[in-house]
This record gives sequence, structure tokens and C-alpha cells, in this order.
Amino acid sequence: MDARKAEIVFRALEKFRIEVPSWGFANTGTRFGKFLQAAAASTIEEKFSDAGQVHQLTGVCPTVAVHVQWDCPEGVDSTAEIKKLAGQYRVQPGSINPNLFQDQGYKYGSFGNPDKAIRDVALQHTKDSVEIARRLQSRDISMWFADGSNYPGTANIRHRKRWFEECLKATHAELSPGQRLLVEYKPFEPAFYHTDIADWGMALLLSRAAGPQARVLVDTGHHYLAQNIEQIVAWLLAEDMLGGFHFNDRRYADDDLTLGSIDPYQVFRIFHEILFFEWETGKQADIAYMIDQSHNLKGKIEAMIQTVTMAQMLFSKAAIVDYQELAAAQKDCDLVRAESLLQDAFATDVRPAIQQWRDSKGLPKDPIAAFRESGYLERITKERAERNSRSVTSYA
Ligand code: RM4
Ligand code: MN
Ligand code: MN
Repeated sequence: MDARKAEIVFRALEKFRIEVPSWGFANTGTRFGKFLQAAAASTIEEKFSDAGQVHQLTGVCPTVAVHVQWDCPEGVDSTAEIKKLAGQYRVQPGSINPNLFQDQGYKYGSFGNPDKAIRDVALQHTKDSVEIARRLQSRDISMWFADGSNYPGTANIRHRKRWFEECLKATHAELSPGQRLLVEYKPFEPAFYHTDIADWGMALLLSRAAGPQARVLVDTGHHYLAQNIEQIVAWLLAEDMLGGFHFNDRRYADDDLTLGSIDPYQVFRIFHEILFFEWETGKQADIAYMIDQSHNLKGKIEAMIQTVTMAQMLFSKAAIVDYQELAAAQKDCDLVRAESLLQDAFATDVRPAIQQWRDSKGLPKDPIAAFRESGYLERITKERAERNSRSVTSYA
């Protein structure tokens, strides 16, 4: 790679940050069973401690996404403790994720529940979540709904859409000026007939209905297999409606595997659409890059570092696409030239440039190796093993 490209990679990495999820450090399983990890985090303190390690070794994960039900047992009163932990472990709370899918009351939905009393409970939880975000100075409230139905004819889809609009509007009304409401979509699971926010179009309409501070959140695992995710990204960028990502990889559905483990070119194409948009418009896209993975066999912290470094690598590769040339090739309909520009960038080994960037920040060249040498894993394994072996908590 020539010096000019190395310089581009360096500049791209200067602005690249990605948020880790608190739940990615905790024990999870599949619906068939759980293989508990002795070193998994179960308290909010352990989650912040582990997130602090990832940030210390990579330098690009200054924030942790917080899941209200799992991380804020005292609701809004948990914020004092979280602030303290943020100072102690040097990572700030990031997006705030209300939990509208675990309580028994949500059996037939939250914002889409036909029972107004349940919708009100869900709305109150969401309002509390906005207050938590305000107290923690978090910008984004990130909404994912499990709402849907399992059999044809069992739910009034139009009524539920209206209830969603009403509740999202009411949530939006609680936001402070700088805050944002992110609306996530998912085609199926846990509901298997219809999901109330099944795709990006529904999320877009509901975001628009909610108000001007609402944006769409794209979870890369939440699409049908053949779907062109980068086209969705390009459209949302063009509409100024792309709020953020939940990054993970999958082979089949919402597998929540480490990023780029199955299809790194897919992630590269997403980054490409964003960086191409920025080059063309001269605007910086205001997007929250977040990780949403919960694989249950790889070590939690190692899996997180793997995803972070993969994201840096794919972002760097996308940054060295020659946009000028690409725009010309597209205009001339020179298909082979245009496609090759992407393929050449993807094939470039950007790792030496990334290592230089890490070096310049006093970061380890190889964060996984540094983690393995640090002794942190041995320490937490010892400290947490007992409690984890007795634990039955699981999020999946
Ligand atoms: C969902 C969705 C949400 C995440 C939960 C745990 O599938 O991706 O973003 O909070 O899982
Ligand atoms: Mn998600
Ligand atoms: Mn998901």
C-alpha cells in the first residue's frame, strides 16, 4: 500500500468509533441450552470493567450500550452507580435500550398490545428510559420491539400500527433537543407470522411519524438472506434517516456472530456506501456504529475485540476506494472498471497502516495478543467462576 493510501487509512481511523453492548459480555445461550462461561460478566460493574478492557486495548470503543432491564435494576435510580462505574472503568454509557420484550405483560406485545393498560406500562418504561438517557448524558434511545403475532388473523395489523405511532410520538415528546430516538426493525423472531416493525420501510414511516429526532437503526442480522443491505443504507442516507447500526454477522438469520466472520465483503459494501456518500456530499454522516453480538461459545471479550478490529479493517478498506475514479467510471458506465475499484480496495492489505495508527496512539499492535498476555481473563475467571456456575440468568 502506498503512502497516500496509508494516510487515508490513518485519517479514517481517527474518526472511527464503535460502541460495545453490555449484554455482549454476559452469558447467553440458544433456545436449546446454555453453555455458561466462567468469565462472563453478570453485574453492570463487570460489564463496564470488560468494556473498559476492550477500549483500553483498541482505543475505539469509548461507550457501552446499556439495556435498561438488565443493567438498571433500580430504574432511573441506577444512574448514579453507572456514572461511578463509567469514571472507574473509563468508558461512558452509550445508547440506552429499553426492554419491552421480557415482562409477562408483553405476551401479546408492548406498543402494539391491544390492551391499553399494557401499552401504558410500556410507554412508562420508555419514558423512564429517556430520563435515564438524560441523566447519563446519552444521546440515543434505541428501540427494538419483539411485537408481532404468530398466526394469521390473530392481530389487527392496522390498529397495531396506529398504536405504535401513538406511543412512538409520545416517547419522542420526552426527548431533550440533542437526543435521538432510534427505531430498529426485524423481519421475524420471536414472532413468526407478522412482526410489527418488520423492515426498514416500516421503521422509516414510524420514525417519520414519531418526530424529527427519530432515525432508523439497521441491525445487519435483521434481513432476509438475499436482501441488499447496502442499498437500504444508501436510501436511508439519501433520506437523512439513517441513525445507526447494530453490527454482527450471520449465516442464516439473527445469528449475532462476530462481524465479518461470514461475509466481510457485505460489511465493506455498507461502509463503502457511507463513505462514498460523505465524499460526494462533503457531509459527515451522523451515524452511531454499535455492535450487537451475543455469541455463546467464543470468549466474550476476545469476540468483542475481534469484531472491533474487523470493523476497523473493513472501514479502512472502504476508505481507500478511489471515489473520483469510481464516479467517473459510473458516469461512463464502465462496469468492469467501477467494480474493480471496489474489489481492489477490498483486496488491499490495510493491516500495516492500522498497526501504524495503533502505534501512534500507544496502543498494542495486536489487541487480541495483548489481551491474552494481560492476565485479565485469568483474573476474572477466578473471580467469577463460582457465581457463574450457579447462575441461570440468560438473555437468549
Ligand atoms: C434483538 C435486537 C435488539 C437487541 C436484542 C437483545 O434481536 O437485535 O437490538 O437488544 O435482540
Ligand atoms: Mn439489534
Ligand atoms: Mn437481533
